[in-house]
Amino acid sequence: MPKQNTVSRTKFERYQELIETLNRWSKAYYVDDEPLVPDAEYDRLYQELEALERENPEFADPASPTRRVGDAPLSAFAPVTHRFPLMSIGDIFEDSELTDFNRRMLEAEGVGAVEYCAEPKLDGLAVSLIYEDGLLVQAATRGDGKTGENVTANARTIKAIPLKLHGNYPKLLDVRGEVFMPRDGFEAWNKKARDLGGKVFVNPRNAAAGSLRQLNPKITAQRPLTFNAYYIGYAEGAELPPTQYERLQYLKSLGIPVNPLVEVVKGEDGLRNYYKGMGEKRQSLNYDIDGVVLKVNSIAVQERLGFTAKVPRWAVAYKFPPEEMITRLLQVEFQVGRTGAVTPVARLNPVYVGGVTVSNATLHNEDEIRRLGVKIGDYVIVRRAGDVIPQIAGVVLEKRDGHELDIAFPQTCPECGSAIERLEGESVARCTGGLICPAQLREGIRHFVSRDAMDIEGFGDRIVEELVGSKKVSSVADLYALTESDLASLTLDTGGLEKKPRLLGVATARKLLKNIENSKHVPLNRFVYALGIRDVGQSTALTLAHRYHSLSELMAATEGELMELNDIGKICAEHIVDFFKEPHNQDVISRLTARPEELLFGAGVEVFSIAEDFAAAPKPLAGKTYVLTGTLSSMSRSEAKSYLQALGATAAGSVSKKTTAVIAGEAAGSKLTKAQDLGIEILSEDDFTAMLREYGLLKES
Ligand code: D41
Repeated sequence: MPKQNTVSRTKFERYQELIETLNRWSKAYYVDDEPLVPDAEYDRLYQELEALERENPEFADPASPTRRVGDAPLSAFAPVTHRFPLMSIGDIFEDSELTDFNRRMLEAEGVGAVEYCAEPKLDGLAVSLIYEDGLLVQAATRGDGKTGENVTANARTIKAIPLKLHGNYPKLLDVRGEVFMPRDGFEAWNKKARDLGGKVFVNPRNAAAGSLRQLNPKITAQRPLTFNAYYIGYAEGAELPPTQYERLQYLKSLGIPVNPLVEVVKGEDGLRNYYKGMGEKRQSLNYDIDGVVLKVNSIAVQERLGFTAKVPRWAVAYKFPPEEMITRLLQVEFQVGRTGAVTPVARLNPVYVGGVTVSNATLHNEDEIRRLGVKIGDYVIVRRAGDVIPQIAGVVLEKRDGHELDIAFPQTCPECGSAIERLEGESVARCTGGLICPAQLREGIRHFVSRDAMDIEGFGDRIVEELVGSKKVSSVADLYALTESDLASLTLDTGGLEKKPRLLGVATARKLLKNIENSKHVPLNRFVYALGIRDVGQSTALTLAHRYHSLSELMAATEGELMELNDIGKICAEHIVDFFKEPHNQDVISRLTARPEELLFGAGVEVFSIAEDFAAAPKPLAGKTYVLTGTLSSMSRSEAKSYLQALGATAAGSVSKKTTAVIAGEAAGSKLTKAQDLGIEILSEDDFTAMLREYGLLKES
């Protein structure tokens, strides 16, 4: 530093103070997850620092946060030979391999249960960071483990990576960790790219890799990358703690972020529980993990175990079933839904992904096909995360051989031949066939009988298909006119090689008729939901049922009136009014609700009100909270919930001291145990139905 006069010395002191403060706030934010000041305050000091540096170009501390970006673009990354190689890690996939691993560790450690440091396996890019005298001097990718690429300028732009270490740092430190892109940042980046017509990334991992390997650090600086450390490669001039876990805590004290889900666990069960727990947490995290990394905690034991040619003996990566796999798109078929929506469905060469074998994935609509640029015969990335339906995340363009075929969106309905139309501003194309379209009828019936709608059990896809195909049912009202012989004579092919047609039979037919009979007493919300009005899902149906006392009142509602309700917009209101205006729908509804003596084939479905101010139904259970657990044999869970709500009670998801009673069905689990522990009243299904009868919600049986 040049000799300073008094004024500029105080300026220089201010300069250093600003750097120290900003870096301390940064550590609090990125490492301790405890922001000390609002972002605006950070920005204010940052701007002051920038101004000071502009006025005094001789102030040039490499640890200044303003110096994260600034380096000129490179023409190539220089190779870096790692002083100590970045090891790879052995993968395991099965519980038996976990047992084997623990047994091997036990043999080396000798006594008792082995202590492990268990870490989530972040799905990003491994890098090594070198600090000399506390300053970041080099960042390199892992490469082949021996030689990587020098990405220092890019790493400096990642705010979670400190430019200068805090606390009691060693003279020399090589820390290894993962650079990754959080999901929210990835989504935001892709949304922007889509809006601007730019390149979208298939997943956060590719996004992180692509971002870190930009020759222009100004580009990397714009990408939402972050970093977590997981290992100290070497350190000079410091006494390191004796366990992996404590070493990670030590890194935190230096201002290097470490994943907060790292834990010390004991023995095989500890490992297994950690793996299970992370598997359950996985979907709710803001970053992708593809497994857990399990390391013997004691560094002394690690040293005793040493390495094989490639990997440490003291650690394994226990991988989750993959959420993404590459497979071939064999064909695209077009399915017609209940509202006529035509959805392209990809038929895939079966792959094991997300824990199940997937042979179909939705392509959503024509725009999605165009966005992906996918063709028949392409190798595609299939993604199935959690319980969501499988998606196609991208196309592997390198695998194209020129024989791929364009996907042609049909002009006419594949089921009924009617024209397909796509309204302006809508992404969905629809079959205009309406009631003559067997697909729409079939899907409408499947929806009508489904659990959350009329809950008529036993009407699987096969039976519904047969009923529609044989023209025994041409509207949902026809279900109630079915006779025992109609049903008993349905043919169901065996699906086996012999292809002998099999009849449904009298016993099953009787069961189905009984299930139909049992569906005839239903709260308004479920009836309205069952009708399958476009845009009217369960929650909208509930809103409607709380507002309208009867079906006829709802049928007479105007658009304006409907739009006054919460979460019902103009389009939804229009769909509701249009639906009830349609003569065929009116006809089906009268047949459903008329008694047989009033109308030929009247089904006699009784729709009861759950409206808030329903005069005939006071709120005898107001203020009470019930929890449903297990399976009820006489009604679905959603039905039980509607009844409770109709009586003014709250149906809660978990048991607490505030719970009035638990309603326990078949195979009730932990909620029942908890209720017993807390001494909360427990109602059997019979107790519950007796209560509903008492309040007039169920008929006397
Ligand atoms: O989260 C990770 N991806 C992670 C990777 C982790 N938590 N720990 C790791 N530990 C190691 C050893 C045991 C070799 C120090 C790793 C990796 N290695 C690793 N990542 C890529 C190659 C190796």
